Amino acid sequence: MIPRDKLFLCCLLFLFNFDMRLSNTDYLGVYCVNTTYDPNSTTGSIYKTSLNSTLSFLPSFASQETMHGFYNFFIARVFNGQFLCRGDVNTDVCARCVANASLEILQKCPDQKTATIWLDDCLLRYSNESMFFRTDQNIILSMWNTQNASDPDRFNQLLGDMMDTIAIQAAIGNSGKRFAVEEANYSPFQKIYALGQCTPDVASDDCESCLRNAISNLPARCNNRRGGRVLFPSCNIRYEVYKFYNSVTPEPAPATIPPPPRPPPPTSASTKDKSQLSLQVTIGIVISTILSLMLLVTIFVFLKRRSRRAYDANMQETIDQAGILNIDPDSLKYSLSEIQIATNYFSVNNKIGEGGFGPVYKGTLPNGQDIAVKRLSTRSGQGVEEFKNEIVVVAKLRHNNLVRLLGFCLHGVEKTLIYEFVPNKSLDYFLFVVIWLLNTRGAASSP
Ligand SMILES: *[C@@H]1O[C@H](CO)[C@@H](O)[C@H](O)[C@H]1NC(C)=O
Ligand SMILES: *[C@@H]1O[C@H](CO)[C@@H](O)[C@H](O)[C@H]1NC(C)=O
Ligand SMILES: *[C@@H]1O[C@H](CO)[C@@H](O)[C@H](O)[C@H]1NC(C)=O
Ligand SMILES: *[C@@H]1O[C@H](CO)[C@@H](O)[C@H](O)[C@H]1NC(C)=O
Ligand SMILES: *[C@@H]1O[C@H](CO)[C@@H](O)[C@H](O)[C@H]1NC(C)=O
Ligand SMILES: CC(=O)N[C@H]1CO[C@H](CO)[C@@H](O)[C@@H]1O
Repeated sequence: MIPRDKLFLCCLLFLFNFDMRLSNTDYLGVYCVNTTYDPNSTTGSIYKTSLNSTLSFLPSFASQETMHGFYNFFIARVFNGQFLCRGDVNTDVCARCVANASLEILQKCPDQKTATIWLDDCLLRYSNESMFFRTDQNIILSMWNTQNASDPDRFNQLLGDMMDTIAIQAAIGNSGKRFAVEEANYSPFQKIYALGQCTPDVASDDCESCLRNAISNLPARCNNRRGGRVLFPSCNIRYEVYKFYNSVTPEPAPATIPPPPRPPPPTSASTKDKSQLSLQVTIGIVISTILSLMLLVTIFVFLKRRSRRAYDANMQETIDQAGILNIDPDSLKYSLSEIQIATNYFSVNNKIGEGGFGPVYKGTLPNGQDIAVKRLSTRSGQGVEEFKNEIVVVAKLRHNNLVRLLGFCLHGVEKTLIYEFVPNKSLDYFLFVVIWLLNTRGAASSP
């Protein structure tokens, strides 16, 4: 089973590679500071392998609608990273861009602990320094069009107003994204198009100040220019005199459908039979088109299923590796503030039920992932170390009838378990896991 999944993984990578050569993703820039690690050391080689496998699975996250083109991830649960796709691109483009970014970043920043890469449609970065929930404006990448605007005063005035609106709108956010676009008439024949975006894990105020910082960096380098960009790791702005973003997010197309194989041309066709023959040819083409479409859809659905499975297999593998390394159970730990933010401070509105072991809350992580948070009642008198060990065992488990345990939070007497949220499962589902968890005490070594 594992070899088959691995084989599929290769195919998946091949597909992405293939697509990339067809599309021509624009590479903007990369920044790797001098944070090299030794790939020959034990920890270095582990890091390299984890980085490789984590990055190769990012496209499968990017292709999920629920991620909204953004994902916070851990590499070996020690280093953290994120990708952000431009707010207007669909999941297909996002996945392809992230795949490209992953390959490029490995080539351009080999053996670096900290790296950032910007492509036209996405940003990818990772670091050993923590990056979630905060803005990073320490690196700036700016670009500008070499052509000047004809009426600089009007242009700059208009652009300033548009950028102001964008900073406010993007900070407010919309459907899981901190992203906004604006367009305005610069002359009867020309428009200005502008865009601004922050990573959605930063607070609204931080987003706005990041964008304003980016805007304040525009005039120095982009004065009068007909197009310009300022890119920080946490936010970016861009404007052009042509439309460079999609106004409507199109439905992701199943795949770029190659033309169906044409039936062989008729060898002998008298002029008399010509019209009937061409009718037959048309019918032939229509039927073969429909057949190839059906085949493609089937393959697509199959691939999607397989890709989900391949992803699970890999996460399993990463965790197993971690197990071999005796990874600290602390690496599955979430901070109380993370959980509080996710559940709106255990708000009554987020409560989805109450059971014998305590209430369950629904929450959302900054990456958009929905979670169920089980707040264990303080009565369950289990030791902290015991608790942690069991968590590691349960986190390694993958079973169709179990909700995936993502981690836990320990803070004083407060013990919480964090599960993947499964919308259509009843509360018993989460309770079952807890009961199961408590029952495995003592016999936890072989799940
Ligand atoms: C980074 O490393 C290069 C050579 O490997 C060196 O020339 C450069 O000065 C270093 N930069 C910093 C900021 O340390
Ligand atoms: C990250 O790595 C750099 C370079 O190896 C090191 O100087 C820094 O202390 C590390 N940061 C953390 C939080 O481990
Ligand atoms: C790691 O080992 C390879 C081959 O053994 C060698 O070529 C490379 O220079 C080594 N790298 C470092 C950073 O020591
Ligand atoms: C990382 O993946 C690339 C292919 O994507 C492969 O060539 C390389 O050997 C891998 N490196 C490690 C350390 O696994
Ligand atoms: C555009 O304007 C800048 C000054 O604002 C000037 O330095 C530059 O030469 C101009 N470029 C062109 C192509 O006219
Ligand atoms: C690995 C890979 O295919 N990278 C591609 C990403 O997109 C740029 C286009 O800007 C190509 O040059 C790279 O080859």
